[in-house]
Amino acid sequence: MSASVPQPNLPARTRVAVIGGGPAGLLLALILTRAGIECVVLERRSRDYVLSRIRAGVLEQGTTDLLRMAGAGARMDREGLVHDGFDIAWRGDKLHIDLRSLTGGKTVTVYGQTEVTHDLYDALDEAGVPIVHEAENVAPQDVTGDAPFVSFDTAAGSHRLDCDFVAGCDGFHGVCRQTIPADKLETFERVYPFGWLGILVRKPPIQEELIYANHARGFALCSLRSPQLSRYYIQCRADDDIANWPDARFYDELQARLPPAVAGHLQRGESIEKSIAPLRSFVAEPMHYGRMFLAGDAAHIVPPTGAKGLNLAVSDVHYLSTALIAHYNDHDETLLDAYSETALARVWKAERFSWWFTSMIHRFEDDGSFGQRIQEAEFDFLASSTAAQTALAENYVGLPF
Ligand code: RFL
Ligand code: PHB
Repeated sequence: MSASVPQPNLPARTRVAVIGGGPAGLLLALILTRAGIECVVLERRSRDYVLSRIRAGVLEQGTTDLLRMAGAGARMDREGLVHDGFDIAWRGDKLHIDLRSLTGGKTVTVYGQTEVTHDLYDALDEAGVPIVHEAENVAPQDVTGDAPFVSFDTAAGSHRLDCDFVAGCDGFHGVCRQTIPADKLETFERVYPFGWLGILVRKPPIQEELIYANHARGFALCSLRSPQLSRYYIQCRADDDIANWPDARFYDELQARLPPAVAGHLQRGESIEKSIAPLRSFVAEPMHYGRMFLAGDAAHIVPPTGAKGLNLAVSDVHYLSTALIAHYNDHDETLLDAYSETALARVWKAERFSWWFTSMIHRFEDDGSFGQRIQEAEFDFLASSTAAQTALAENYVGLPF
């Protein structure tokens, strides 16, 4: 732990020990704190590290509503970009998906996960919630008994945090899910045979709205973080290396995959971030074990195509915080008992949508000519059917929770 990172005064006991300081853990801690329920957040990384991660960019209305309700939405309301629709590019053409008209007025907001995390940290600091950074060897203990606790180390020594509940918000590679015995957990997984190579560049975006492109050379996505900051992705080999992708090659490839009318507007600049993300669908059931509840990527992963990962973490937090508040305020266990089932019902719908959108917009080398024709039929149907566009729009803006 660096000396420059002040650590909070740690209580020996709290009500909810939140493991993981990503969006799920931070938002859960904020909502519970606002409801008078004490929490401590334990995060493995430094705050600077967490705030340097570039991840999701599109927020559903349910997500923006919850951030506002938690008192962390003011900057998002000032700086977030409301998008009424997006484009799908196919055979050199664009199909516009008009989210607002297809969903009776719903939209999405482009506001980076990095900014959401920043705002949550600010709100938690103001509320005086202890967040321990660079917590090592974090381990939930005795979660099936009446007196769970979390053990962990910091530079100051070893600690024990007693609690009523553990919230496992520690992401896909976290410790919480892994402490659940194998015979108590069922997992479902699909790994896709490609990755996304993404760059962030300080240049105005190619167009105002997002464009998802299916091209014979592979998928491409033009997204943004602000009117001056663009986020671009291209489908790449799953085992590719960013060393193979100097900026010029990336831009050439991106341009080749976009309709000519759009490609001409690309403004190239030096990338300020470049990374490859694997694509995976994953669900762990159930989302609890004794007094430990999983939320967000700790329990499920979606490929980024539908922009659902962060939004799903937020809907889990909605269900879990509501259930914990009912437990403490009304001594009502019904929602906690039903948490896993309630959250999973929405998770699986987002899994289905993310899988479907991934399947229709990428090139699958192994699918052969049959797979190719099915994709073509899918696009023709989407272009000609308002019902198909409505189904896409309804899922993209986010199913209710
Ligand atoms: P996070 O954000 O992974 O946060 C988990 C936190 O837990 C910490 N942690 C631990 N803390 C204590 N002890 C341990 N043993 C710990 N192990 C881990 C981690 O340091 C971290 O701070 O999960 P959360 O909160 O559930 O939020 C989920 C979202 O972050 C995630 O769904 C999305 O970012 C997914 N995702 C994307 N989603 C999109 O919708 N669009 C995207 O473009 C997009 N790009 C991405 C992504 C996820 C990525 N990951 C996880 C590798 C790009 C990447 C690279
Ligand atoms: C992003 O801006 O990073 C982004 C946008 C839409 C997606 C995935 C990622 O579907």
